[in-house]
Amino acid sequence: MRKKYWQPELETAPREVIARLQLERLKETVKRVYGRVPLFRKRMDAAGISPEDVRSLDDLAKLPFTTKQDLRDTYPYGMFACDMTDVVRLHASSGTTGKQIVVGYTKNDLKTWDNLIARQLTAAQIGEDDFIQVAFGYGLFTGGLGLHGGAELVGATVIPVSTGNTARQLTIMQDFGSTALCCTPSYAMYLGESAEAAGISGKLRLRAGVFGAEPWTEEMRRQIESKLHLRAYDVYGLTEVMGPGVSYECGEQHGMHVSEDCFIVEVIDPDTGEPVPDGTYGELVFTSLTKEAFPVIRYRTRDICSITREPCACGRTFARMSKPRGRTDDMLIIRGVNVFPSQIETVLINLGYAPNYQIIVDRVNNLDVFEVKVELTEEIFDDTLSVLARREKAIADAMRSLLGIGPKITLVNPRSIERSEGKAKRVIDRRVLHD
Ligand code: DLL
Repeated sequence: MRKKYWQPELETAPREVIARLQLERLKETVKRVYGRVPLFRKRMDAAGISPEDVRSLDDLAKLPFTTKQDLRDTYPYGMFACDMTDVVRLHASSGTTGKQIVVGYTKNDLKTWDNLIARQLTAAQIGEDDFIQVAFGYGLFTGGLGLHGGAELVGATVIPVSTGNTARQLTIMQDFGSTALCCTPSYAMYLGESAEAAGISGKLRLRAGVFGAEPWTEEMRRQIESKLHLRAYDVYGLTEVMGPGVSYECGEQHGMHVSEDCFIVEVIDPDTGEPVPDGTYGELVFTSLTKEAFPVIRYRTRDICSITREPCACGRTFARMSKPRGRTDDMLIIRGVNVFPSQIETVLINLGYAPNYQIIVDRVNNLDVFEVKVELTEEIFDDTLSVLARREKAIADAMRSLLGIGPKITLVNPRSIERSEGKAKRVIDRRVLHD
């Protein structure tokens, strides 16, 4: 019965079949939004487009984009496309990059969401025999309740611990026999380190993990897998588009399959708004196809990704997106150079450090100052001062050769950088204080 939410008629459908379904659903969605969302109707009218002008998937490109600013401007319910009496749940984004946004779900929307999470868990070989410890935050954040619904749907035993209280998480993991773990990758790392420190890492029954909600590298995947003795799967999503489960990894782990029966994915050049060819990095854009309460048309995610529509060895024909490299708004511009935290992380891991670091950017006498604090591991903690200085120089040199600018590297004691139970805070940009 594990295969119940493996939906080959959709997941492995020929591309023409997917395209037909998308067009039919796109027409419905555009009609709905035009009729119900004033901001969208105004934009379409201004562009001289009516819902009847959407006759092929290529016509999508004629539709206006939606941005996070639009959602803020219409806060809280201006983008809702159904009666409030049909809305049965609200979620909200954390608001770390500005005023929060609110999204809603009808009963059907929740059903679809549960189904997509169930599909994703099934692709990760997680099913009714599993004990799933959901250590994503429950509440307005979509992680906890999102994973929860799909986990119940597949018939697993759900342990809704939510986030935090690491000692208790580990006790529960051990005593309740958790076989699957869902949380942010940075929290998975922290749980792994803590399990090792407590000497219980080998005693856990975990076999699969579903991690997402923030960027993480392949190197980090390997570290989590070795600390927690499980297979780690990536899951992607965002509040505005639904929450977790917009795309998911299969056993091949070569990109995340976008659930194209429910979303159209595009990649555009963030500066011009023009589509870029498959395989090229650009900004990810989603259009929802089934959502009733909070449909989105060409929503600009700010996530930097590439997609491929090549078939996957797993048999799925849904397009795959790369791991997001970062966001257009977490890209740092330091002395005119574009720097993504993921680049820093890759250098550190390649040199044998754990991905525990913090980037601090400041401005002194009108000049950007760039520092990276890097945690020592227990093994290299005892090095002499001269060895440590050599290590700092080696890291700075590796970063300079990749980025063109070299940060000041400061090695700090093991486990001294604050750990996160949710999304990690890797960057402290003090320049905003001077602007
Ligand atoms: O983070 C939804 C989610 C919950 C996804 C649990 C996966 C698991 P937001 O808080 O709105 O929603 O943040 C969305 O997080 O635009 C990406 O920048 C980032 N993000 C989400 N998943 C991944 C991932 C949830 N797998 C923002 N890899 C998105 C990299 C991710 N970044």
